[in-house]
Amino acid sequence: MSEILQQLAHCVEFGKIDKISPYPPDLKGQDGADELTKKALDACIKPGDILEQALIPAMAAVGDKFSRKVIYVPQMLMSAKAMSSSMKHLKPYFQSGETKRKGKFIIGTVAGDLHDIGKNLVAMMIEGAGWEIIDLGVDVNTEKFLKAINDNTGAVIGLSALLTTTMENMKKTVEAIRGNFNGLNILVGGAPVTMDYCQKINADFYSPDPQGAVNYLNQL
Ligand code: B1M
Repeated sequence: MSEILQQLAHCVEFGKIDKISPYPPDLKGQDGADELTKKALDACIKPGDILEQALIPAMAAVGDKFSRKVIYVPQMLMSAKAMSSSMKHLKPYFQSGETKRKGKFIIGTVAGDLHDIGKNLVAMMIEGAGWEIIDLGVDVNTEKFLKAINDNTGAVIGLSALLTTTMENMKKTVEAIRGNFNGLNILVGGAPVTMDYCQKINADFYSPDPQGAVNYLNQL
């Protein structure tokens, strides 16, 4: 792997966003994910290679460390921000169709629920694993999910809920999706959600954390 990609992977894994970012202290004053991605593109490294050889392995390492409780939410958010600062340079290539992604993933926090920190982490990790994200945001009603599914044939669906009261809306949305579309994969998650609940509402998979969500999508 080129030296630029190695440095970029390191920046994403350890949350170095750009040169002026003071975090992490041992990389202070050095190029971050932002500058290194521009350098990689200037060096004619393909956007797909930047994603697959630097961003995906870096985010996989982050997900693994988070699952093992070696790092926590703040470190993961810094890595997600570093990845975003890299992705903003790569997105035009993906959007033009010049570089392919693994598939589309529609994600939203269900109706009545405004929590989005976990949902955003899951979205960032899945984007880091090479998928296109259609993020519907928070307080997403069933109609909005159905429209997004209609507009994005074949996408995998992700529903997040953080409140015991809004879990009921997760159930309603899954029912409506099942009633309107065949063969879609639905992933659910969020603090009060369990594998039992996932099975009860007829979703396909429950993951307690972003890495489990990535693993599920990658084996589809
Ligand atoms: Co709220 N809140 N909150 N809150 N809030 C909780 C969830 C609560 C447990 C706090 C408590 O009472 N101890 C409680 C819920 C109780 C319950 O339902 N049994 C609660 C409550 C009651 C409320 C309000 C009702 C408070 C009020 O107004 N009276 C209100 C509801 C607003 C609404 O949604 N309609 C409310 C509001 C808020 C804030 C707006 C202030 C803020 C949210 C800010 C935001 O998200 N932008 C907030 C916060 C921050 C929290 C706590 C403190 C932290 C949640 C969080 O971000 N955790 C939370 C208490 C707690 O968890 N300690 C609490 C970190 C995040 C990384 O974890 O979201 O679980 P989490 O995501 C994880 C996994 O669950 C998983 O991956 C993530 C990373 O590991 N995951 C998925 C999540 N989604 C996934 C989807 C997947 C797969 C995995 O596939 C699709």
